[in-house]
Amino acid sequence: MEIHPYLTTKTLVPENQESPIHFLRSQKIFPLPYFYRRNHFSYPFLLPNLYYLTIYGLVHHPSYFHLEQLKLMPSKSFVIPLECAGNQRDKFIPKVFGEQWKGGAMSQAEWKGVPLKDILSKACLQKDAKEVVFIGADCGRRTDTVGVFYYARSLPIAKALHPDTMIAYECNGQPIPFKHGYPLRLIVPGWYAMASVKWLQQIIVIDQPFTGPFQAVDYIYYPHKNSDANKKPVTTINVNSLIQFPLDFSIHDTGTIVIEGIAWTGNGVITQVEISVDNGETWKEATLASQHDEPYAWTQWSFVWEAYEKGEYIILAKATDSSGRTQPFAAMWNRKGYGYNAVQKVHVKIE
Ligand SMILES: Nc1nc2c(c(=O)[nH]1)N[C@H]1C(S)=C(S)[C@@H](COP(=O)(O)O)O[C@H]1N2
Ligand SMILES: [Mo]
Repeated sequence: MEIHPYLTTKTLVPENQESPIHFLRSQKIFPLPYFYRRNHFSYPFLLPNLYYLTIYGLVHHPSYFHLEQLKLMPSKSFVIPLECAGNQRDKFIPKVFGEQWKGGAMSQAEWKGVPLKDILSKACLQKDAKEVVFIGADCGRRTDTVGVFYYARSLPIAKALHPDTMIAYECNGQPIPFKHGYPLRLIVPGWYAMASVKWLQQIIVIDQPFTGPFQAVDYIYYPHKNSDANKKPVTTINVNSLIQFPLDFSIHDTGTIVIEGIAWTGNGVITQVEISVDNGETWKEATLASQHDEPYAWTQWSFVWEAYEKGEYIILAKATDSSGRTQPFAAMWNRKGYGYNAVQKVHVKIE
């Protein structure tokens, strides 16, 4: 009998489930049943044939696009990790409210779509355009305010015009599965996944900062518990790594253990992963799998450990990227628990 990994349920409505990321070692592209699911509302009600993406606001040519029209335009595709800003929130000390994600609020797939800049240039931006707002088809109430809100986020014009920011219509060579945004999803490489709006229905160009609650209340780093001082928006993915094997608090026989994992960043590429098997006293470099030509994909790494001596060990992994960022020993604490990226720590016993 073949045994498969499965998602870990956090909530059912809205659906929030973790990917079994530790059990998908050396899989660059996750089978979609194992892709994490993160929703703020229950799933939207859509009629695909009547589904148009509209673009209006500060553009000279407001217009609309059907999925079939977009498919005829020049496309791009990339292997891209999507990481929830709250991934590993469970590790913040002191603990914070919000979904207690472990390491599985992240998955990687191949996304194909039309560069957003091509759509924006067809619509022709007016010169006072400052931000582009993306509205999904899902809506509902929030606990902190009255009213019904759509899931909506904005990008500054520069990020909207980045050649790799795209309106995706395919995932792993198929139409995007409904739960992941069918028929159209914004994909913003390098940013935490809250930016990648699913069921994208409207694009509105505006001349001032967007203040929707998923922009101005959530997805903000608040460094202080009781004040909003020094807040700043969550954008680029931090340099980070995950130890997939061995599992935390696992027990092994003496012998050779291949420590394996992934490392990723939203700013450049991973240049180094260092491993310690003595809780940080000494470090050695892990071997990185070749990067090939995927600029955004995570980097798989491995480290051969000759574990001949019985005892308890603490394994650490620390990644560095080409922009010079290295994982810190303590993540920057913030009230909503975003962007956790401290050095990874796994406890093992050899006996
Ligand atoms: N329309 C819409 N888009 C959305 C969300 C949402 O609730 N509604 N959640 C965002 C967040 S916070 C994350 S982490 C990712 C999750 O994508 P997934 O469910 O495909 O894994 O989608 C983003 N896009
Ligand atoms: Mo998220």
